[in-house]
Amino acid sequence: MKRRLFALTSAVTALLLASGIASAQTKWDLASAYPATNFHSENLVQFANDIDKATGGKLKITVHANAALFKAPEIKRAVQGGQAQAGEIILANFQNEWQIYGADGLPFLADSYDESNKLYKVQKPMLEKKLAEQGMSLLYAVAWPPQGIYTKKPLNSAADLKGIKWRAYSPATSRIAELVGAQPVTVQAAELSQALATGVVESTMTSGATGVDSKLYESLKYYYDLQAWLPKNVVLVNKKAFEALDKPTQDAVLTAALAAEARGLTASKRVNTESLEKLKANGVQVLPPSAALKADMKKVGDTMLKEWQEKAGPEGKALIDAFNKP
Ligand code: PCA
Repeated sequence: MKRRLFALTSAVTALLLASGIASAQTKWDLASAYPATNFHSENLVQFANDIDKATGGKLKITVHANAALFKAPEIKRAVQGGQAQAGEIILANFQNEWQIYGADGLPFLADSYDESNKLYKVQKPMLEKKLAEQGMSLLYAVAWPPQGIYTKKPLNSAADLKGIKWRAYSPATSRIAELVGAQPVTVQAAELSQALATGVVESTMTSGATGVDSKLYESLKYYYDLQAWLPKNVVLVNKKAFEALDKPTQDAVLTAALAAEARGLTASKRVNTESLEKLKANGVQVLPPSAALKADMKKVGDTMLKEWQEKAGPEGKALIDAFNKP
């Protein structure tokens, strides 16, 4: 009797394991690089909560903000290798690996929310294909607010940037520094406040959002609202981890991703307006660029687009042609 009961228990256990019921809850880590209070990070937490609710707790995603799990440049490889099942990256960081990743980091190619959406539409199928080859899927994308220049002193033209220590976050923002004669120093957002406080950098080109997140207003009192480009963060998932989910859970992830993309765009626009107000409230002069500064930076943008096209080849040409189609 005892032996038969044992046999029966083993059979039931085997069945449960085979059907996946015995391991009903899946836990994922999602690595991100920006502070918990940043709008992208808040959106990620909402995304994870939506999935938790929709799956009745079957898929639990822990968001590790502020580069707590992996540093910004390491997140892509961590998701690819499955060290984190999911992660958020800024595409422009990976331009050296593949030029198409850097298209939305080029000055003045797509310089408004509408243009940024248009660029994303033509970039998306290319990104999906490349990421699939690398064992990942793209869940959603959200643009940062438009990028402008923070400095300690007033800027009349790009010549005033000569020799100053310029914080870059991507290959393109380093290239801008080179072209204007500044000294590029790559520092990711998680270390930006410290780099400023210790004098490692004294200017940067980023959004109002990061100006508030990293309290740039404490030492940088001028913000030139160039609205030069809107780099995108994308949320990636390891393909094997995604495929291991049952169909209803996969659907819940995709549905939550769609909602997160729409919510992220609305948040980005709201944060753009609010953060410029917060900068002003903290003593920053938020100014339109002078005609000379604008013209200088446009020239930088033209050079960079040319350089990008040379490196990006036929794929880059296809992207720009599709983007320029009315
Ligand atoms: N903030 C991020 C990237 C773009 C932005 O607006 C940063 O400065 O690192």
